[in-house]
Amino acid sequence: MVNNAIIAAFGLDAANFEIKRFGSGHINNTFLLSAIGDDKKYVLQKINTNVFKEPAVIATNQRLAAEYLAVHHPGYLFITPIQTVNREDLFVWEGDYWRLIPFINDSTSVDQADNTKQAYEAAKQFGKMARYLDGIDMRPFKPTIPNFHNLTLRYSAFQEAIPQAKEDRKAAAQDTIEEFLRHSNIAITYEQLKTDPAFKDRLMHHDTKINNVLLHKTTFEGLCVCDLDTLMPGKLISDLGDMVRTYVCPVSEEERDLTLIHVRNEYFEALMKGYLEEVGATLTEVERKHLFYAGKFMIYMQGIRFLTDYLNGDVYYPIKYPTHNFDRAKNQLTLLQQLIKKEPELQAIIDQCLAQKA
Ligand code: ADP
Ligand code: GN1
Ligand code: MG
Repeated sequence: MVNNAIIAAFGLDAANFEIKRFGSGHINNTFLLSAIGDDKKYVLQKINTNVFKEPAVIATNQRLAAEYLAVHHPGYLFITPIQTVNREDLFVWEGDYWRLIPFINDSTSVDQADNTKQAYEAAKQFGKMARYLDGIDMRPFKPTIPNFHNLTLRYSAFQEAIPQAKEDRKAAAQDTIEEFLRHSNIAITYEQLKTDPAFKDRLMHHDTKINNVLLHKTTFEGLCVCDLDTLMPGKLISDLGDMVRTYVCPVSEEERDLTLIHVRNEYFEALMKGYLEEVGATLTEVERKHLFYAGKFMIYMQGIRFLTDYLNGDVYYPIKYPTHNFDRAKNQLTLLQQLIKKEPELQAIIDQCLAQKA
């Protein structure tokens, strides 16, 4: 589906490149363009417009952040798309939106954290971006997906999906539905927090999976963050929580053997340390009190998003088999239960990291 016209729009000649699919994200279509004969590379992406209804907002948010960072933190590596020959951030071809991103040399990414250094380095990158963007005027920024991490609405969507689901799916998922409903206090806490002015609005990444950080391919030191589609105003619990969700468990959200799901304290500590070393000094009191809550918030939200999609007949997440979303929801529920079980010891780790910061 990539064609010469799309590549030419960015001033490149397709004949000079080898083009391959790249990455393992759920949402966009990503391609790697590798120059034949030299090591120049680009990342070409088709934005999923079912998810991002206004792709121009993505480009504007990214550019506003880049301009601010260039002034206030010169030298910071912040990925900015390459403009088309007509000086546009996006190229529209037959209704599809494409963008070209410079490939960061000597970078790699991992789909799963398999040592604590990776977790620390990745968290530090997200923390650094949050710290550098702390203080930016948020008024010109718009949501690239309205209500993306609004747990109140995600919870309502889940409740609405239950009576509308096909009987066989509802019956199969009954126990899982009940267990998620039993944890509705997580949604209630969010409801109370979101109106608290001390629960600060920040420019957040909103998708802090470890493969959205580029690491040096040999030293595994953090280079920068990528996948900035959901850079928009939000809350600290989104970025911190998604790291907890995706770094602490030895297996991913795709794992069906639930006995393999548990919380690795040393990864929890590594990511907390990396993140708080960067943003610790900017935290408000209410944010500091909700650092453990962040993990519950994100795991719960992701769990009900998968379950809602299963009940709705798999309209959002791509699936490989009929119960894929249901399995993902059970995976997240197990992770949530494991995290909650360890709250006292994990809170002690947080307190220790905060004390080191002070
Ligand atoms: P998706 O929406 O598919 O998750 P990403 O923007 O995260 O898209 O890109 C997919 C993968 O491509 C990333 O996990 C990362 O490994 C790699 N990648 C993305 N941007 C770059 C870049 N600028 N340089 C090097 N690798 C990149
Ligand atoms: C989606 O694109 P990808 O795979 O990084 C989703 C995230 C979920 C994630 C779960 C825009 O992210 O919110 O956490 O899947 N992105 C969107 O794997 O819905
Ligand atoms: Mg990604």
